Amino acid sequence: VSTQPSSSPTNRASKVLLTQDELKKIAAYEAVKFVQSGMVLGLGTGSTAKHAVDKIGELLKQGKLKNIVGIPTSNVTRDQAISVGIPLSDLDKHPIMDLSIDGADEVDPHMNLVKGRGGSLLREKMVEATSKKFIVIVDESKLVKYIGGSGLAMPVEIVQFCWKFTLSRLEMLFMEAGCVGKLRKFGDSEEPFVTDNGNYIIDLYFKKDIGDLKAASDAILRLPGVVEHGMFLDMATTLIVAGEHGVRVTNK
Ligand code: ABF
Repeated sequence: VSTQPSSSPTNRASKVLLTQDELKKIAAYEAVKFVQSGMVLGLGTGSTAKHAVDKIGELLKQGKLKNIVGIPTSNVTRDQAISVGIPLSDLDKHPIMDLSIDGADEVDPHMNLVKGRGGSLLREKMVEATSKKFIVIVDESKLVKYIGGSGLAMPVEIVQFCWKFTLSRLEMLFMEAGCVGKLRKFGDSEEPFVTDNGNYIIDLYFKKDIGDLKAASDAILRLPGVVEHGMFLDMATTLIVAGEHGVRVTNK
């Protein structure tokens, strides 16, 4: 693992601290420096990845990038990419990405991730798993000591059929970690959130470290009814973290 500090994003002259969104933008722009003309790009989803998609569109318009093909990881990103002029394709036609850029909800010290609080974990995993390089862009609030360590949800995409059954099986798997599962709702409504793939999401909350992540991943994926989970283990090749003290780029 090699880590390079980069420039400081703090506006020291006026001592104004940057907002979380400004930090996200700094991380995203740093990642876009890795994009070259002719690349097939996995386009991430979420408020951090959005800045990268905007920037790629801007560079295309300025003629500074050419012949980019984008593979979006959600319908929202597809619509955004179209609106900024990025030519799109899909995994059937372009099964290997040169580079994917996406945000994350949690990043542990080994660059394992939790993703999917935005609801797009399945397409993100399909695209990012086939990327030669996968750059994760976050502000420093996403760094955790262990997966689940933020106390926030670890999402699991499941089929709608008998979702309560699948939810209880997931809770049973992680009983020792005090796991509680909740069906994700759509905004403030009582309606379930439905993914781009027509599935539900169960958000798992843990009271303790779940330990062996590979074993946890295998156990979840063995449950009938589960489509995919939000742990992205050993997938990120580069991590870009923007914080008040600068931007750090870490390569695995
Ligand atoms: C996507 O966007 C998701 O995997 C993740 O849930 C979310 C990250 O959140 P944001 O960039 O909006 O903070 O990368």
